[in-house]
Amino acid sequence: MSRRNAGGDDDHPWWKEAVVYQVYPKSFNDSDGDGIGDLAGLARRADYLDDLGVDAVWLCPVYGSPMADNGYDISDYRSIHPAYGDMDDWRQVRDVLHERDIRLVMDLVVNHTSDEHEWFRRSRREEDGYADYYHWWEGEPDEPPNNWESIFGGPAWSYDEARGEWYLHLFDEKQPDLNWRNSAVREDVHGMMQWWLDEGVDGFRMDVINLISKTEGLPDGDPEAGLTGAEHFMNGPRVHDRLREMHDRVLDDRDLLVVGETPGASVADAREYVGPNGDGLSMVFQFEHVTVDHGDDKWTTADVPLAEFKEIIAKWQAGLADEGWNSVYLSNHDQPRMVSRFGDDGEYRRKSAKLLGTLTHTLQGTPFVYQGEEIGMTNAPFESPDELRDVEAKNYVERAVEHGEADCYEDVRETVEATARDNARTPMQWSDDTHAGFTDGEPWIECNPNYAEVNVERARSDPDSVLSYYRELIALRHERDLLVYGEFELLAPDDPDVFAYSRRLDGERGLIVLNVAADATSFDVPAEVDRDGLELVIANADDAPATVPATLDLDPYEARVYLTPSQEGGVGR
Ligand code: TEU
Repeated sequence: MSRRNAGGDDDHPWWKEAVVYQVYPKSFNDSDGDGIGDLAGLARRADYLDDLGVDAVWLCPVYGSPMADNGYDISDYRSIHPAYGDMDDWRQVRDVLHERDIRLVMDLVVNHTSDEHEWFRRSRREEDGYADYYHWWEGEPDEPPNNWESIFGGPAWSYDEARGEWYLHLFDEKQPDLNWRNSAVREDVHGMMQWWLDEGVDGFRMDVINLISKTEGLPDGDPEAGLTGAEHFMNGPRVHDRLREMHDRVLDDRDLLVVGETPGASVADAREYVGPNGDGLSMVFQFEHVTVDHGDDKWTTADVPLAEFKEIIAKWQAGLADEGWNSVYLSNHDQPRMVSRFGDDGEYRRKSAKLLGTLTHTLQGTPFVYQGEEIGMTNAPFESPDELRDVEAKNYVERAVEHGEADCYEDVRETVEATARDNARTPMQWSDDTHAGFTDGEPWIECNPNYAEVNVERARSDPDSVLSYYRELIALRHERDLLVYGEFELLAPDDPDVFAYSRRLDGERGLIVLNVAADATSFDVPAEVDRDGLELVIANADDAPATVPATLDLDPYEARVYLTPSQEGGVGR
């Protein structure tokens, strides 16, 4: 299998040309029957990833953790949670991936630790050197220092009886925020990163890295401006200093993929993180396109407004075209399944899953494929709140009932089933065996009941499956610089059903047309597009014409990619 991630130069680093596959280890593959995915299970699937053609794996946290937030609450950065295995199992994963030319990117969660981390235990006891490792505040037990809200709901402050002070947690109360003003904290984090680099990791995905700097004095936030306090902790005052220092001390002169997760970042913010004069990040995960259907918050969702969605994508494509680089994703472990959200998980499941994959693989930027996306996995039913596992969803249901917004779970069930992160965390569907071939034991979260139909084994032998199509998309992406680097231009922005755009690189041109609707439609190719020489290279319908007609008749969820021949050789297909 040919990949392009060997070597690279300053303008063409491997990570621009890569397709990254995200693994949520708890739900990927269980090798020992305890119902929890593990590293040995992941290693056994290395051939699957190789066959798919991906260039890198981003592995969600596998470190020591009490699992209040499935490993995003770390109690030991330099060990592996026993349910996942140990360091030898991790090295085995590293090696089987590297043998296949697949890089390994680790999750770096350093905005907060677990309250069971040794640093927090010491800080709580005000031990020498540790007293200021977190954000502590003296005050009456009934008077939190300010009105900031936690991203998981409720106040961002909890009172710690042991120390007799308040501490800040932007997420769960078991996830206290580290105090990045303290240089000892920064040194500890740098040392830990260095330790993982010495173990041979190929990059980091930095969890909520734009939240690490808080406004001095911790002032109240504007309660009318969305998440209360966000203006004091998102893209905060010293965040760029902190990242530059990290870059200079740890990351400089290494060939790494460094992607910062940055909720609430604008294009202008992103340029500061990733631009040529930025902080040294390769790219960021921005959230604008995955909050486009949110109302006041993620629990008040509406249909995805296509025009606005296109505008957001186009804005980010243009905004980072010359300075910086985009990441491209529609799903991850925090988002509902993309086919249920942006496509149609009923009649057009396969077709719309292919359309969405076409989108992510034909934009400028690095595509991230989330486990299960490549077989068109869907949102799951959660018949009772007892089936939910995620702290965020459980908090939401509890609060909705407590605050009288709902009488019982049934009242919020539809919202939960459309939105909860648990949707993305049901076990990977490998086969139609018991528990989808994920485990011989009892899975920690129920499988999606559709696994008999939606599974890898079945998709593998079917040339028309979503999986086969993803393989083709990834191969095409590797073949054509045009798709990686080409300039993006949005076409027909007002078309209510069709998402169409062109790509252009040197003498090569591309036209991508996606009918994001459950009805057939026709699309008049805009006059500015030169149809001459464009040839069909991939489509999710058998009867798509090989060249571009003046008007395209499109089936529901039909996706077509037309490119001029490669100047280096023939086009794919
Ligand atoms: O997510 C950060 C983040 O902002 C998301 O929590 C998002 O807003 C939320 O999930 C929407 O429902 C990262 C991790 O990806 C997530 O899994 C962790 O829970 C969180 O940080 C805390 O570490």
